[in-house]
Amino acid sequence: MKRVITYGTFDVLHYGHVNLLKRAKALGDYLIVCLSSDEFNAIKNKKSYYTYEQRKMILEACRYVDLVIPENNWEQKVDDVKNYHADIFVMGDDWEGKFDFLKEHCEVIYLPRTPDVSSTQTKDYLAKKA
Ligand code: C2G
Repeated sequence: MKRVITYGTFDVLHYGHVNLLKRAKALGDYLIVCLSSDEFNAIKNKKSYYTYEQRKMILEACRYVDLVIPENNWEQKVDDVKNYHADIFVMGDDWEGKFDFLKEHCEVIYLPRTPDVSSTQTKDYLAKKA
C-alpha cells in the first residue's frame, strides 16, 4: 500500500489541479491531500474564493483523493509524512527543490505544472465578465 501526500489551496478546482491529483494518485494507492486552511492561506497571502470546508467538500468528490486533512503551517510536513506513513511527497514543479528536506523521510517528486490554467486567471476572467 503506497501512500502519496500532497499540499495546496486547491481553490476553484480546475483541470490543472485534477491533472496533478490524477498523476499523484497514479504513483501509489492512496492519496492524502493536505488542504490549506483559510488561516494558512492568509499566511501564504492567498485569498480563497471558497472556504476551507467548501474546498474540502469539492476535493473529497474527486475520484483521485482518499483523504483531506488541514494544512495549517509550513512546519507540519515532516510530522504529516511520519504520522500518515506517506511514502511519496508530490508537488507541482513550481515548488521544484523547495521540499527536498523531506527526502530523508520519503520520496519527493515534483510534477510538471499544467500550463495556462490557474484559479487566479479564472477568477479574474469571471470578475471581468460580471
Ligand atoms: N498546479 C498544477 N498546475 C496548475 C496549477 C496548480 O500542477 N496549472 C499544482 C500546484 O503545483 C500544486 C497544486 O496544483 O502542486 C495545488 O496548487 P495551489 O492550490 O496553487 O497550491 P499552492 O498555493 O502552491 O500551495 O505547502 C505547500 C503549499 O500549500 C502549496
